[in-house]
Amino acid sequence: GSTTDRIKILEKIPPVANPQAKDPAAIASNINYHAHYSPHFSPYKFEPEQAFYATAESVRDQLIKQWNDTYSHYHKVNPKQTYYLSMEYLQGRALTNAVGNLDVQDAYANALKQLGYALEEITEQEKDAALGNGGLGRLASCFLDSMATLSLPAWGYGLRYRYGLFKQLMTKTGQEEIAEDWLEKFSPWEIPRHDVVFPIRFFGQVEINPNGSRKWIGGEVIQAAAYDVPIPGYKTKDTNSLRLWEAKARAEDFNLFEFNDGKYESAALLHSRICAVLYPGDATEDGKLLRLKQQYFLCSASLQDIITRFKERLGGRDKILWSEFPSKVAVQLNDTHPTLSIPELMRLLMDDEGLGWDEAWDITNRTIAYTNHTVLPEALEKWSQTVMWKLLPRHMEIIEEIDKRVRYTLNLVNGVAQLHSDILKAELFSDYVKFADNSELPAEWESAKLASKQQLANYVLQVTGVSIDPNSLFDIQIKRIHEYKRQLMNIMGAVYRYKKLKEMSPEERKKTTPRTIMIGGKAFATYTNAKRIVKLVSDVGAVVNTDPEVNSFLKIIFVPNYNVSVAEVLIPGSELSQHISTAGMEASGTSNMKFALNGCLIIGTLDELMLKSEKKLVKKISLFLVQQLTKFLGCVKKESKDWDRKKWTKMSILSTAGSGKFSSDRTIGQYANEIWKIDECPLP
Ligand code: CR6
Repeated sequence: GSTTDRIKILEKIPPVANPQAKDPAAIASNINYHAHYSPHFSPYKFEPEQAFYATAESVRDQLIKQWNDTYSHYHKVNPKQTYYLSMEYLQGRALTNAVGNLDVQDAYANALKQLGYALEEITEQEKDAALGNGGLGRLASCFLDSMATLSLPAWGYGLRYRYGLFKQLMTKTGQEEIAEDWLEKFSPWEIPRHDVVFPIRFFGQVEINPNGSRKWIGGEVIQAAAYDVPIPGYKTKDTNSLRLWEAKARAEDFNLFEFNDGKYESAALLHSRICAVLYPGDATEDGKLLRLKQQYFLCSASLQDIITRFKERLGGRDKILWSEFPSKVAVQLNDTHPTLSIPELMRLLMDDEGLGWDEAWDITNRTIAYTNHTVLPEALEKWSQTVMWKLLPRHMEIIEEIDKRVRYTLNLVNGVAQLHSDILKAELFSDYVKFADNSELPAEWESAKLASKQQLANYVLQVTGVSIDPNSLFDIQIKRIHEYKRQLMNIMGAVYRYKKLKEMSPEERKKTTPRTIMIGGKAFATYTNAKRIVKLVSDVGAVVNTDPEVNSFLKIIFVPNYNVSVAEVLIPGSELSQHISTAGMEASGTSNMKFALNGCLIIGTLDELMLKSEKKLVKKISLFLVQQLTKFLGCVKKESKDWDRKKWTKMSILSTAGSGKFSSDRTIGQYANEIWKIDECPLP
């Protein structure tokens, strides 16, 4: 309807604040209240975008109550709490997730209907929060969801990047990157915490006190200010926090005279750039000074905050028992990026709290755990000692001492995945086979899959202009573009398929299974080969899709701007997905599990080489793409033969049925028991 129509509808609904509204009429009133009295737009109107903000604010009302209650509850019970430190979070859109977790989906759909909207129309207005690159970032977000769902006292810490991962535009020359402005208007989900601010130092020097203790002084000091994002759990009232830090200059550092003089690039302004951008590399080496600053900024702010909370929860005792710290705090480091937390905790305990090395080291060891996410040595970040000594002189003293003392002790570190090659053994599924053969389930299953494929086809048409057939086999590869992930092999396979189809007679073609190959992913802006692969996929698609002889049997689509909400459309519509990284190169891979859960069959590398860690052999194989291609095509042929509807559906049902183990709830439950040793702390 027109703006005037919308306003007319609104006039019939009284704007009444009702933060805990549960029934549709009261929710509609609360949404209208926000449209009126939390104005972000003038003049007052109710176009989809405004309706989104008003709806989100109404949902936030519900979240804030639970979020406050959860905090007070944790404060009172004072359980051991986990802090997950990550440089990346791929949150995607929050509205659908929030209404689902609060179990108000139907009520909201109904309320919006009264306001003249469909819920889906409103949720689509939200921008993706893409504060991450790929699997590692999405894993962090899944973990936050699971920690809340399991009622675990556990918080995330990260950075509030002004610009998240770039938006990928496809042009004639291939990928173009443009800034994704997720904060362009504002995010309705963040709560600025003007009461939570910590100083962060860079550069300077180390001073030795008369008693021999050391103190880091001088240099530059900036402020870390907290923004909290409420994280609701599923079927629980517990609502945890993702605390994102933003860099701010201190007021006293603004030199107004210089500024009036036209020197706008003063040091104070440069500080505020620390959180300007997410480094858009996915497991790529990046040794930039600014990135090191970002990493230290996250570690220092988070640890100061954790220590402050530990002291607040002493329960009236004025003596701090530091030995209790590890029984109240577990810190999990998401890859090497936040590992400066180790020397930083040592520094805070020794220099600020006056502990000796041995006690501080014991506490640090019992508090901090680390997860490794890559097997690529070139992806490990490195900085020269010169840079490190300059930026973090006190930390370098501590790092050298750690190196000296623990060089010969073997520390245990966990990887992201256990090889589970035999997990799909038939006997595991014996319980489910009955259901897979049940007469009604397969038909319902197929129609659900077809509906998802239809939605995906609509989406592809909308973003690429190419129409694809929902009855063709949907074969998908979506992930960051990397040579080791071998999108190149996939597209070579597609070219081979195209050539074969061209050679066939029309009768022969009709006997083949029509297929739509979809490839999507972002290439790191300076990674030339990855960008060439993107261009190749879209160019091959342009030839194949316009070839009237074969294009009803084969379509090749490059899906632009792959992100969390695009994945939400692609994965449910998939029937076959590609996880064909060079053996020995992929630490784990995570989207494979999402595909399997959605009844998609996966084709993947048998990674026994990783077991034997025969690195030499791996190197050799990665050079012989052609040999691997032949094997790959062999696999692809076999899976075409399996394209007997009945058989496929059964495999699809078994695939979903066997996916339980790969729930992040299970993973987090295990982390909580085995590593963090924390208990659930549900709101009464
Ligand atoms: N790129 C790994 O490469 C793994 C995820 C999550 C990655 C990938 O195999 O599934 O982490 N590693 O553990 C890094 O980002 C360093 C990734 O996302």
